[in-house]
Amino acid sequence: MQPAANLNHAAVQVEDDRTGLTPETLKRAFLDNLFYIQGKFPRLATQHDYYMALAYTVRDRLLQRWISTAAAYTEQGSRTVAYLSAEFLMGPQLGHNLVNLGIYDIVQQAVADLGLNLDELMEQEAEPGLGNGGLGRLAACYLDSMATLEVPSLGYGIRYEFGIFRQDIRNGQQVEVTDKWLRLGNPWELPRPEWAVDVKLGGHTEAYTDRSGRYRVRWIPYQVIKGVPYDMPIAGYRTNTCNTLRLWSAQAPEAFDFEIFNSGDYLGAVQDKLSSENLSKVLYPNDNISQGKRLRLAQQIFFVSCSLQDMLRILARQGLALSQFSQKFVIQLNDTHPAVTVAELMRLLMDEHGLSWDAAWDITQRSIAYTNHTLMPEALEKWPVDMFGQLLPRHLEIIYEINHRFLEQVRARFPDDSDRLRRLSLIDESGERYVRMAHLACVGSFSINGVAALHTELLKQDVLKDFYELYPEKFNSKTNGVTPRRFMVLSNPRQTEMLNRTIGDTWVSRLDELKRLEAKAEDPSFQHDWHMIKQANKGDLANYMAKQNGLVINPESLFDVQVKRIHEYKRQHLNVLHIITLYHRLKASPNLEVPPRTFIFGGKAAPGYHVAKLMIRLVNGVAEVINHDPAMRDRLKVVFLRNFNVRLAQRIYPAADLSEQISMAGKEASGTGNMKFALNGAVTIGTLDGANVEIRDEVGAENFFLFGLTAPEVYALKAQGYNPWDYYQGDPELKQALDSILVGTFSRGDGEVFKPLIDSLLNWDPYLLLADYQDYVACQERVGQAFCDRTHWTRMSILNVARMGLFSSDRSIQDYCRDVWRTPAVPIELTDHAQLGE
Ligand code: Z57
Repeated sequence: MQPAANLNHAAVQVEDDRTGLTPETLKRAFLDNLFYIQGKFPRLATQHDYYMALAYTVRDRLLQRWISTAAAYTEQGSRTVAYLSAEFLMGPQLGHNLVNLGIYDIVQQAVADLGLNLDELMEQEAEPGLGNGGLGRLAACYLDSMATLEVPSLGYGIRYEFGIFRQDIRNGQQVEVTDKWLRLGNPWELPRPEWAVDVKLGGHTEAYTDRSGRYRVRWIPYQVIKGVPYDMPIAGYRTNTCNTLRLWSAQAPEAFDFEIFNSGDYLGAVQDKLSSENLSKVLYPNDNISQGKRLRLAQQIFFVSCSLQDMLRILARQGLALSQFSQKFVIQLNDTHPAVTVAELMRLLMDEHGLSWDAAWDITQRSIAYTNHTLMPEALEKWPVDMFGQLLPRHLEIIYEINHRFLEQVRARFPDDSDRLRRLSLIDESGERYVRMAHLACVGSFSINGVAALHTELLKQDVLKDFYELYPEKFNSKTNGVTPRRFMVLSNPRQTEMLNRTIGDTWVSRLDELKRLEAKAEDPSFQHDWHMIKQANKGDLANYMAKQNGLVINPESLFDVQVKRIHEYKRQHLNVLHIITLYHRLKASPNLEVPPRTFIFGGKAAPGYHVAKLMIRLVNGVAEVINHDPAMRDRLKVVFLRNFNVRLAQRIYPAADLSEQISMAGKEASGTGNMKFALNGAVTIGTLDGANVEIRDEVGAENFFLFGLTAPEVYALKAQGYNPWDYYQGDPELKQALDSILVGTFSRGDGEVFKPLIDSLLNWDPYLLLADYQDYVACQERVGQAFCDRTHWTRMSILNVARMGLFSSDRSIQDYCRDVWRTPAVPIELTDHAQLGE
C-alpha cells in the first residue's frame, strides 16, 4: 500500500498525547505509538501495525477514565456487581470504544488525513470470541450497559487462549479451525501478575481441631494452579466510567512440592506445568449442551476460585470486614457454569478465614443471585459425584452438608413427602449419582431469574417448580436486552444518522425515545429515505456475499435471514423445508407471483453435534441446487455465510428485511438476535417463544408474522401422542419436500447423506417441525404479499424500530439494579492521573 507522506512530523508531548482528543493530538499520538510501541516506521508498517498504533492511542484515552474510575470505587468502597460468566463474547473492541468515547468521527478523519482507512484498520483486529452465542453475548452487552449507567462492576471470566473456532465450509460441510486470537498481541488487556492467586485441585481432606478446639478441615490438593488476571477496560457510552473485565489465565505455579519434584523427575514436572496451562487453553464450543467433561469442571472452579479470592483481596484492601462482603459485592451467576461459587465461597470463608458454618452461610446466601438461561434438559449441568469428588473433595463435603441442612428444612415444611425430597435434592440419585448445579445455585442464592417473561413462567411451572413452591420470593423475571451502541450506532451508521436527524441523538442511551419515530411512520418522504437506507445496507451485504460466496445477489429481493447457533430446537431445517416448498411451487408454476427472495443463513454447529452439522450441509445442498438452476435466477437464492461471529453479525442485521425466530415454543429461553434484527428495521416471523412474545406485544400484532403452536399446545400435542407420520401423509407438499431430500436431490443423488435427519423427523420429530410446517408456509405467503406492498412494509419496519425501546440492555440492567443488586450509580469525575499518588 501507499504510505501517506505526512506521517513523519511527530513531536511527542507526553501528557497531552495520551489524553487529548483534537485531530492534531490524535495524529501525533498515533505516530508516537507506531514508532515506540510497534517499533515501525511507515515504509515497513503493515495495516496491522497501524491498527495496533490506533488501538494503543484509544487505550490511552480509556486509561485516564479507567484509573479515575478505580480510584473513585476504591475511595468510596462502592457496592459492586461481580458478574461471573464462563463466556464473554466481546466482539471487536476498536470501533466500539470509539463510539463510547464519542471520538469515532474525529478519529476517522484523523486516520484519513494520514492516508489510512478506519474500516480497513478495524478489520485487522482479531475479535475476542470468548463465547458461543446468546449467553456470552448477553454478558458483553450487560458490561456495556453497566458502564453506561455508571454501575460499579467487575466482569469475571476466563482468558481462553483459543476462543470459539473459526468455521470454514468445505464441500458444504463445516470444518473447524482453531482461533488463535492472541497471535499478534492484544492491545486491549493489561496483565496484572501481582494479583495472581492459587487454585487447588484434587487430593484429599483431613479433619483437625484448631487451637480453640474447633473442628476444622484441611484440604491437601494434588495440584495447584496459578491464575493470572488480565484486565480489559469497559468504557461506558459518553460517561467517564470505565469498568473492568477481569479474565483469568492459568499458569503453572513457580514452585510447588509435587512429589514429582522430590523424585527428581524434572521433565515429568515440566510436563505437569504444561498440563496446568491447559486449563484456560480452549473454550468448550457447545451452546445449550453440557458435555460433562472433567476439564470443563476444572475451568469452572478455576475462574470461580480466582474471582472470589480477588473479591476477598479487594474487601481487605478497602479495610472492610468479612461480614461486610455482601454489602460490598453482589455476585451474579450467568447460568450454572459458575454455580460452584456457592461451595467455594463457603470453603474460603470457613477453611481459609476461620468463619463458622452459620456465619459463612449467611454471607454466601446474601451475596449470590442466579440467572437461568435455558429449559433444555441437555443443557442443565450435572456432574458425576465421583468425578466431582476427585477434583473437588472439599467442595463435595460442603455440598453434602448444604444438602443435609436444606433437606431438613424441606422435611419440616413438607412432612412425609419423600418424592419431593428426591426431586429437590442437590444430588440426583435416580441412577448414577450426580451433583445438580441448578439446585446448588437455587439453594445458595437470594434471587433466581429467567431471561424473558414466558421463560420465567415455564421455570416456575416446570424445571424449577419445586424450588418455586419452596421459595416463591426468590423468583423474578428479567427480560434480556442488547446494547444499541454496538448493534445500532456502530453497525448501522446510516440508520443512526437518520434517527439523529429526526429525533436527536439522545435515544442512544434512552432507547424508549425511539417512540418519537411513530409520528413519521406514515410520512412518504420519511418512508422513502428509510427504504433507501435499507437498500444501501442490503447493497453492502450483497457485495460481501459476492466476495464470500461468489453469488450475484439482487439487493431488491427480500432478505430473509436466520443467523444464530445451529440447533434442532431453533429449527433451521423448518426454514429449509419452506425454501424447498417454494422451489417446488416455482418449478411447477413458473408464473407464480412471489417476490424474489434471498435466504441467508449463518451459524456454527457444536463440533460433536452431528445432526446440527447435517443441517448446515442441507442448507448448502439446497443452495447448490437452487443457485445453479437457471429457472430460479432472479427468483430464489440461498446463501450460507461462513463463520458467523460478532463482526459478521454487525454486517447482517442492518441488511435484513425478515428475521427468522422460529424455535419450537417453550424452547428458546429468550433470544437476543430477535431484538438486534428488529432494532435495525427487520420484521419478525416467529413463534410465541422467548422474548418474541414481548417483542410482538410491543411492536403490535399487525407488525409481526406469527405462526405455530403455543407452548401449552406443544405440551398438549405431546401428551396426546404426537405422530409426525400423520402430517407427512396428510400434506402432499410436505411429503414432496421431505422425499426430495431423502432421494438425494440436495446431495448429488446420494440418498444416504440426510437419512438420519429425515428419519428423526419422520419417527420422532421432538421439535414438531411437521406439526408447524403448514402454518409456517402459510405465514411465509403472507410475508411475501406484504413485502410486495413497499409502503406497507416500510411502515412496519419503521414501527418495529420505534417500538423496540424496551429491549435495550440498559433497561435490563436498570431492572437488575432495582430488583436484585441494589447498586447505586457512582458518577466518575475525571482526575488528572499524575495527581493521584499521595
Ligand atoms: C446459551 O447461549 C443460552 C442458554 C444456555 O443455557 C447456554 Br449453555 C447458552 C442462551 C439461550 O439459548 C437464549 O435463548 C438466550 O437469549 C441467551 O442464552 C441469553 O439469555
